[in-house]
Amino acid sequence: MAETTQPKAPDGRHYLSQPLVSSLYFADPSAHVFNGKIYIYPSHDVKTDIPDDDLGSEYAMHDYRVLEMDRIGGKVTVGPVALDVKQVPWAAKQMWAPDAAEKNGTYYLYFPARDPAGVFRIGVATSTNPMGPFKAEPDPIPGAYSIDPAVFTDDDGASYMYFGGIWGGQLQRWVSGKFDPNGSNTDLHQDDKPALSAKVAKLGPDMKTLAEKPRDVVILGADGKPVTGGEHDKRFFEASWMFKRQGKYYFTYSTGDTHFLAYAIGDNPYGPFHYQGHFLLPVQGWTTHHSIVEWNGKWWLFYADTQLSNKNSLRDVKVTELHFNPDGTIQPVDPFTD
Ligand code: FUB
Repeated sequence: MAETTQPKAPDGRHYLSQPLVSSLYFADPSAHVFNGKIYIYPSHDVKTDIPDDDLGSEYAMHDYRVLEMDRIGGKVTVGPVALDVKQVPWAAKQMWAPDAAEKNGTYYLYFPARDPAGVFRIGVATSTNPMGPFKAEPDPIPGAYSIDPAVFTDDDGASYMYFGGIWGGQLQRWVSGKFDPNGSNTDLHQDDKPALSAKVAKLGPDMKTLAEKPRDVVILGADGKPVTGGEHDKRFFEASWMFKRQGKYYFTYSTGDTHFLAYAIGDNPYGPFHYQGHFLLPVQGWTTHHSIVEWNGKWWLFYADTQLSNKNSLRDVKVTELHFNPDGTIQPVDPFTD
């Protein structure tokens, strides 16, 4: 495409990558390689009249579809509805960022949704086909809560679920271990104290239960102390992801209200993780949410922005190559070329 016809953002900048799908709106792309193909498990954004707020009420999604690609840069197949909120006995609304895993030929779709009382919980559904349809378990996963599940399977076959998100994701309301309906809608406002942490728990052999009480995913700053709640450009907000490269565990996440994707490195799936920096600068739109996968010897970052709609709740998914420095740090990606 000639330079003059490249789409421009409202501020005149050019996008680094183009949307993978433009027929429907998708976000929160959790990518996996199953049987040599790339499958993306995204949120399916829908038009709504609900105004934007700190709770993310405008993210009113009600179903999931899976995207399939034979190769990066190839045709993207958009699957049929793989799971609808009406098929989930415990869920009422807001099917937010999902993830998937495979074990012994069964595909597991992990997803958050609000229950009839308005509390975000995390459920699981299964299928023999990576594209679905998925059948949901009748109840949410006991002991899991909040949003944004991400499941990582280590080389020894053990799987771990990372989860949580503050503000609309309600993690700040679970500090006592029980849901506080009167808790803050945003941060805890304890800026000098350790920030709220994402949670991690090993999954049971059935992949449908937690094998242990969730632990904190602690992120340590350069001073060896936990990142504080006031460090909004560093602290965990939502969108956990985990990958392993050259024996190191990379915990990646969104900083939310400062709009970065950031990462921290540890020696095991539980951490602690040492904060490294940002690897994706702010995109067009309030949120971005990502996944990182290795495919054909290269590493790929899947993310989302609002190029097609310029509305926060109508997003499109994109992919770009991710490059590492010899010391294992990630070369930051600017989602714009100028
Ligand atoms: O898509 C709804 C929510 O927005 C996700 O669960 C968050 O990660 C953010 O992307």
